[in-house]
Amino acid sequence: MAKEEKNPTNKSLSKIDDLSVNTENGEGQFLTTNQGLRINDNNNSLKAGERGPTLLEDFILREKITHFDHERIPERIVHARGSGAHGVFKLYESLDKYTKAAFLNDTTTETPVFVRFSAVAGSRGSTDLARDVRGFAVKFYTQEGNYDLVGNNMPVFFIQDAMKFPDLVHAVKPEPHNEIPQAASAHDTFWDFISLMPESMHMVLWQMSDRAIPRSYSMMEGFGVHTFRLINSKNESSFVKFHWKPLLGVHSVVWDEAQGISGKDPDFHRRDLWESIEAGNFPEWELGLQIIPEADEHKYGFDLLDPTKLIPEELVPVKRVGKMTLNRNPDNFFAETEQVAFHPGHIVPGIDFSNDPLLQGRLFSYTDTQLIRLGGPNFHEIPINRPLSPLHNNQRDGYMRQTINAGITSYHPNSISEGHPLQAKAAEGGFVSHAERIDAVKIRGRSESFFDHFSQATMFFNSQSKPEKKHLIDAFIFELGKVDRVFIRERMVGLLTQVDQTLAAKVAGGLGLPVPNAPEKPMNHGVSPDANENDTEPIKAKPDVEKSPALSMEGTIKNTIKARKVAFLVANGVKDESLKKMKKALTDKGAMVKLISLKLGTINTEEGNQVKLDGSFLTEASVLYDAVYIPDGKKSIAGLMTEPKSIHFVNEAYKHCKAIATGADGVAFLKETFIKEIEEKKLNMEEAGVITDGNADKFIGSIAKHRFWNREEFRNVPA
Ligand code: HDE
Repeated sequence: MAKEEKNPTNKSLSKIDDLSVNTENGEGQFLTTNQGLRINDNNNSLKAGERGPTLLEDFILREKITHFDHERIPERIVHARGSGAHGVFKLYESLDKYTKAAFLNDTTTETPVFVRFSAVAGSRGSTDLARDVRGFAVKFYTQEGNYDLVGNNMPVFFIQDAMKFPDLVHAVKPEPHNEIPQAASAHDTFWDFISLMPESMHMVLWQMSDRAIPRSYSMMEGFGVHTFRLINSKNESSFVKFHWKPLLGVHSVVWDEAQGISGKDPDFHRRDLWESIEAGNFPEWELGLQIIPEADEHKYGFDLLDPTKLIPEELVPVKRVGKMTLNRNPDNFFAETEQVAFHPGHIVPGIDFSNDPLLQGRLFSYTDTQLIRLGGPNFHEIPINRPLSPLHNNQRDGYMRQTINAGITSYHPNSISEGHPLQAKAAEGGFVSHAERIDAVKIRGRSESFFDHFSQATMFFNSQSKPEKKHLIDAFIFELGKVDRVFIRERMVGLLTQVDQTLAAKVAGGLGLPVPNAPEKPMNHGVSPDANENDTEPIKAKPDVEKSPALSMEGTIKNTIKARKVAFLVANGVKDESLKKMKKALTDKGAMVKLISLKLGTINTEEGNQVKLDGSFLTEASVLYDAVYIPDGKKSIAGLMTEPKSIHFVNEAYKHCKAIATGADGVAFLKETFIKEIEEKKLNMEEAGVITDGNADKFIGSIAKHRFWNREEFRNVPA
C-alpha cells in the first residue's frame, strides 16, 4: 500500500493547486469559459439572425449570466461592513512562563496574520463612519494551527449572556417594518432594549464616546474583551485579557465630521487602510497582555467572567509582548476579506477559554453562521482560511470539497492505515483542555457577582477629559433625540442617573425632559420572573478605582503625523518654496499631502513652474483631511478668495478643531474666516492650533496633537 493511502496528507491539496485555473489576467492569456474553452466573441449573444431572438443554445451566455446571478453570498449578520489586510506578528520576549503557545514563545519567527476590521450594525455597503463598535479580528497562522483573536475596539460588551445576543442585534438593526435606519443605533428599538438592560450601561458609555467614530482603523485600540486563560508547559493557568495598542495613538473624529464623511466618502476607513499600506505607512499595534494569577480570581470588585467589566490598567498593567504590522493589501476583496472566517474557538495549545457566558455562546455561533454564509462545511479550505500547519483528519466530502483525499480509511481507530492520522500526545502538541474543577448544580441563571451594572460606567465617565465628556453627552442627546417615544427617552435618562447625576441632567436638559433629582431604581431584566426581586436587583458597587486615565484618549500618543492627510489649498501664483518645503517636511514624516484648487488639472507657480493638482473644491472636503495649509503667494491667495468653498473648507477644518497653517501671505485669507475670532478674543493662535508663520516644525507638532479642543469653548462657526 502506498504511503499516501495510509496517511492522507496535505499533498492532496497540492494536487488541487496543480489543477487550479490560473486566473491572473496576464499577457497572452485568452478569455475562456469555466470549462477552459476559448471565447471568440464576448460581446454578442448567439441569435437567430442579426436582429433575431437569442438562442437557448448559447451555453457561453448562459454560463456567464448564471455565474453572475450567484455572485453574492449572504453578508455577515453582524460585522457585515469590513476591510482586511495581511501582515505579520513578531514577539518581543518569550512568554513561556505563562503559555506554551509556540507563537508566544518563539521570538525568532514572524507569524503571518490576516486582520479584518468592521463596523457591527450596518450592511456591507453602509458607511464606515457610523457611530458603532468596531470589530478587530486577527487570524494568526501559527505553526500549531490558526489562532483567532476575534475582538472589538472597546473592552466591554452590551450584555452578559449569549442568550441576549439575538435580542441585542434585532434591537440595533434597522427596524423591521421599514428597514430604517441603516447603520445607526439612533432609533426607538435600540434604546427601548438598552433602557431595559441596565447591564449595558458601561458599554453604552463607550459607544456614545468618540471611540465609536475612530479616525482610522490604525488609530484604534483592540480588545479580546473576555477573560481567557494562558496555560504553560507545566499546565499552570493564568487568566489573561488581550489588548492591541496602536503605535499611532488612539484618535477619533467628531460627530459632525463623521456625518459629513459618511456623505463625502463612505469608504473613508477602507480607503485610509488601503492607502496607508500602499504608501508604505504600515499600521502597527503592540499586543498587550493583562495577566492575572489564578489565585487573584476573586480579588477584584467585579467578576473576571463578566464581559461588561474591564480590568483597570492601573490595577493590572498591560504588558506589551510583541508587534503586529499590516503590510499587504488583499489581492481580491471577496476571496480574502469577505470569505475569511474567524472563530473565537480557534485556539492553540497554551491558550484556553474562561467560563464567561458570552464567550461560551460565541463558541457555538461562528461555525454555525459560517456554514450558511460560506455555503457548507468546507470553508476551511478557502485559501484565506487554510492553516499553514499540516491538516489531516477523517472529515470528508460535503459541498464544494476541494481536497482529494487519497486512501480508503476515513475513520479512527483503523488498522488498515496503521491508525493514521494519529492522536497527538500533549508533548507532541496535542491540545488538552485545561482541567478546571467544576462541581455545580445545573442552573439557568446568573451569578450575583454580575449584578453591579453601574460602577464601571461611572468610572469610565469620570475618566474622560472635559471635551470627551461633552461629546459623550451630545451623543446621548443626538441618539435619544432620534427616538420618537418619549417614555423610552425618559427611561434612559432614569438609568443615566445611576451613572452620573450631571450626565443625566445634561442629557435630560438637551431632550427637554425634567431633570430627575435622585438616582432612579432600574428594572432588571437579566433574571427570570420567578426570581426573588430583592435578591436580583442591580446594584452599584464601590469601583476598584474611581478614575482610570488609560480610558481617556487625552493622554494617547501625540508625537507622530504618520498616515495623516493634509490639504494644501493652492491656486495660480503659489510660491514654489512655500509649497515644496512644507510638502517635503510633512511627507518626510509620513504624512500624505494633497493639492486642492479651484478646478482640476494643473496650476502655475509664481516662479512659472507647472504643478499637478490632486483635487478641487468640488471633489474634496475638509472632513477628509486632518489639517490644512495655505502656502504663500499673494496671487494664489487672491485666487482662492474668489471661491467661497475655499473659505468654507478652512472654516470647517477650524470648526472641527484641526491644525491650520499659512505663511505670512495667508493671514489675509484667515481674516475672511472664523479664525479671526481667536484674535478678537485675544487668545493665542498657536495654542489654538493655528500657525501663521509657515513654520513646518510647529505645524507638524500641531498635526500630531490631532485636535485643539480648546476651540470648542469659544468658536462660533455656524455650519
Ligand atoms: Fe461576534 N459574531 N458575537 N462578537 N464578532 C460574528 O460571525 C456572536 C461578540 C466579533 O471580521 C458572527 O462570522 C455572538 C463579542 C467580530 O469576520 C457571528 C456573540 C465580540 C466579528 C457572531 C458575539 C465579537 C464577529 C457574524 C455573543 C468582541 C467579525 C459573522 C454571544 C469580543 C469577524 C461571523 C469578521 C462576528 C456571533 C459577541 C467580535 C454571528 C453569538 C463580545 C470582530 O457568529
